[in-house]
Amino acid sequence: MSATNISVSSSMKIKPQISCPHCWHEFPTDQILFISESPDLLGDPKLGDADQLRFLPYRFSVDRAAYDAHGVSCHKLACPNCHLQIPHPLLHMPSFFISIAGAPAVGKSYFFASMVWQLRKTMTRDFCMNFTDADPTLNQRIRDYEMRQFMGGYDPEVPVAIEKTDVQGDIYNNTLINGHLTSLAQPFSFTISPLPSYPFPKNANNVTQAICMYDNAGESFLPGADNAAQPVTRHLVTSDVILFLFDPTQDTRFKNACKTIVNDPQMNPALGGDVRRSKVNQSTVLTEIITRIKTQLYLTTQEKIKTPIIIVLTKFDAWHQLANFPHYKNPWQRAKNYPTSVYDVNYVNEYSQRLRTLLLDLIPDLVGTAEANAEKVTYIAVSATGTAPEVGLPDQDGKRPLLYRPASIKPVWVEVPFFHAQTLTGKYCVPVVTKS
Ligand SMILES: Nc1nc2c(ncn2[C@@H]2O[C@H](COP(=O)(O)OP(=O)(O)OP(=O)(O)O)[C@@H](O)[C@H]2O)c(=O)[nH]1
Ligand SMILES: [Mg+2]
Ligand SMILES: [Zn+2]
Repeated sequence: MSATNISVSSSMKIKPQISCPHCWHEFPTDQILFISESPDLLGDPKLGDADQLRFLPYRFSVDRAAYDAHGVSCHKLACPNCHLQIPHPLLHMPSFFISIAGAPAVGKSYFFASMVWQLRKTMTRDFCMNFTDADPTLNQRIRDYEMRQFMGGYDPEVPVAIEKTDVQGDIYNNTLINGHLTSLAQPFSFTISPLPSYPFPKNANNVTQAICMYDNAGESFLPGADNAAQPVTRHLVTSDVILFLFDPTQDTRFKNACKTIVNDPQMNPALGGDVRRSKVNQSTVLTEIITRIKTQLYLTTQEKIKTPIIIVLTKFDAWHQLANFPHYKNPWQRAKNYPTSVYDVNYVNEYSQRLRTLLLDLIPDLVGTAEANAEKVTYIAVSATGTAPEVGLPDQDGKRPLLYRPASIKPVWVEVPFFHAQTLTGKYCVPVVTKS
């Protein structure tokens, strides 16, 4: 096994041009605004009375903070187009954008929380890297999800649930763009940087990255949901990779193919529980996503999207019997003579082929839609929880929620779509083996 080159060219200097993770406006970095901190400068023309004024500074302190009009030193940055806050690392680190997409209730939020939770551990333990929040305040929601899903508010035996992602509320920011009130999805930003134990110090700058991810409500991907006032899924057009989450437990063909009884209320209605389901065929949702991207990029029907699409098959714990993968071990292993692991692309591609064969049999329209429209398609099966939810007691509306005991959650392969996304785009942050 040999580690291939980690081929990212970067420098830790401030980038001349950056792309706003909220509105995707590209602008020269010297146009970036500062956010005032003086309490007397409350009120911004684009964001409203409750937000601090944004301003283009002309006076700086020696530590490069900007002084606002009342002489208070300010550190937070904002986009000149939408005035929303931009985390500092995006200014000097190469960025990597990931869209998490899929119909309602396919498991996007559980997957997102598990992926981030696992990446924080795996990057440190197996790759000598630190995966952390670019700005903990802006990532509050994902931190809450992780806390609930894995710590259960400090009692891992008390059953919990992550709520459905809303189509409005605090993960959207309202601002004026070209004079029109516009609702934008909140990006979640992280940084990846080498730890002192990282064995390739000369490469340290090259593997440092800022990661932005988006977790929308499934309804935002349904046909007709995207419009100029709520372009909440436009990140699909600018992202480096799209993770399209497909939930086999919502597909009748998959459910019928499972011969043995499954201990999951989503597969077995006899167990009770109020299971949320999408009202549309999930392949139609993929068609809608592809149509949105092609429309924005002015691509013809025949042209393929260059952005890689990873079809992430969720809730693997509920249907693994169909795939029959007895050796589904993590696709990375410790490199000889180094304290870091190496990610095995071939291993993941081999399982992708096996899943493709299964899907061709059960859901050929999904394979057809993806491969007819995207240049690179990979299939990865994951479980955000590793186990089925349990059915809780009826709430005041008589509904029986699906809950998890945090102590029982054991994610499977949730980091893999992230690592694989990087290999598909050439922006490696971990050593990769491509040939055995
Ligand atoms: N068996 C199993 N169930 C899961 C898993 N992940 C999520 N679920 C269940 O799937 C349901 C929906 O999960 P969410 O993460 O809220 O789905 P979502 O795609 O974010 O839904 P919206 O926010 O409505 O778009 C929940 O009731 C979870 O109990 C998993 O890995 N295995
Ligand atoms: Mg959600
Ligand atoms: Zn912006």
